[in-house]
Amino acid sequence: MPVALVTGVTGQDGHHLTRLLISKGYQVVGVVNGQSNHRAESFSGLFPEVNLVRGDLTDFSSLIQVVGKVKPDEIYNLGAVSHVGLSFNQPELTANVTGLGTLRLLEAVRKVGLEDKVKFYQASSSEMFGKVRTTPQNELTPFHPRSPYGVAKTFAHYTCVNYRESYNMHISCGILFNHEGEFRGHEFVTRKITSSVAKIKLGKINNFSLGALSPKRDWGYAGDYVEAMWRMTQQSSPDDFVIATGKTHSVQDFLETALEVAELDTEIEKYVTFDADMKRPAEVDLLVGDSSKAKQRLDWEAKINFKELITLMVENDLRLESLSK
Ligand code: NAP
Ligand code: F7E
Repeated sequence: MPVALVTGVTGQDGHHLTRLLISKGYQVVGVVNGQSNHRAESFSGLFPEVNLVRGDLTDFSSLIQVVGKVKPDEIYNLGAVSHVGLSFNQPELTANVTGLGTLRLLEAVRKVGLEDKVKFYQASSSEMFGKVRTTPQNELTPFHPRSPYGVAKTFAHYTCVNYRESYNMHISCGILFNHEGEFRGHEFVTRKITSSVAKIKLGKINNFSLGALSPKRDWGYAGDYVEAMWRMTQQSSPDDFVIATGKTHSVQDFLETALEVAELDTEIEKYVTFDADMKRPAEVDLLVGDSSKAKQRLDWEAKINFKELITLMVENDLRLESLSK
């Protein structure tokens, strides 16, 4: 039975990836941080067969212990401070976890002598493209990150490329564009919109606030995207791949579609106020990915489209909101 070690297992992608790996016959070991982690408790309720081990991407000794004990065949490095807005307020923490954390994990693999054996997946991000130089963005598009998060991910990405070239390690980076779903954190705009729309529909609230409505993102479904992660680690040689739908929509498009799916009036002024606190010191205005390399080499393409994604999320939040007070 192959063994997969997953950092960030309690996050959105950790949930989807765990489900996928279990269905493929893996033993999954998840790294959880913190002294008492409530997300770890609810994760264990969903996936009792997964071993959870304590570790922190900021603590090298914990990573050596975990990698040395588990001796995984594959590592999926999903752990990160992943919220772009928060990264402006906590830039040092973001650099430490999201950037240096990747270097520490790779060094832990080398320290325990598994560098020739382990297949490593790194969660790189379209935020590395930031102020985009060309559209659509592909594996050759230059990076121009616009946030401490984007900068930290770019450091982690190049560290992975460097370790692959220096030590011949099997490291693949998935440059994933925004992906969402039923496990998405409420701090991200899509989930904030679908859960607020569900509350409005059920008469729990009358309105909610958002920041900029004009930024455009290439939004896909997380369940599709974890399949691409796994396909990367199965390749005979490692490489980097853009994973995206190839379609872009504004935050306003997302909001209007969510209101439409919930059969509410799509006049957004009725429900949404502007929150200046949501404005970021530097914004990423437009992202749209070209994943033709992934289509060709991994036989991967997104299955769930924009409207289907929003329908899935609104229906999920309507169900959850109708169960809670
Ligand atoms: P997420 O829901 O925010 O999950 C992040 C995970 O990282 C959580 O399990 C969190 O654990 C863990 N973590 C935070 N600090 C840690 C530390 N010091 N040590 C170990 N683990 C730590 O993120 P996601 O949406 O699943 O994304 C997965 C990965 O893909 C992240 O690296 C993200 O940056 C990247 N990515 C995401 C997207 C996207 O659209 N979702 C796109 C491109 C790349 P606790 O919450 O328990 O602390
Ligand atoms: O913002 C705007 C905001 O926080 C999307 C992470 O998974 O994807 C994600 O990063 C857009 C931005 O995601 C609100 O200014 C407006 O333009 O949902 P988000 P993100 O910043 O794109 C990338 C690929 C990752 O790698 C990251 O880890 O929406 N926006 N009003 C808002 N954003 C939030 N969060 N909340 C608002 O109220």
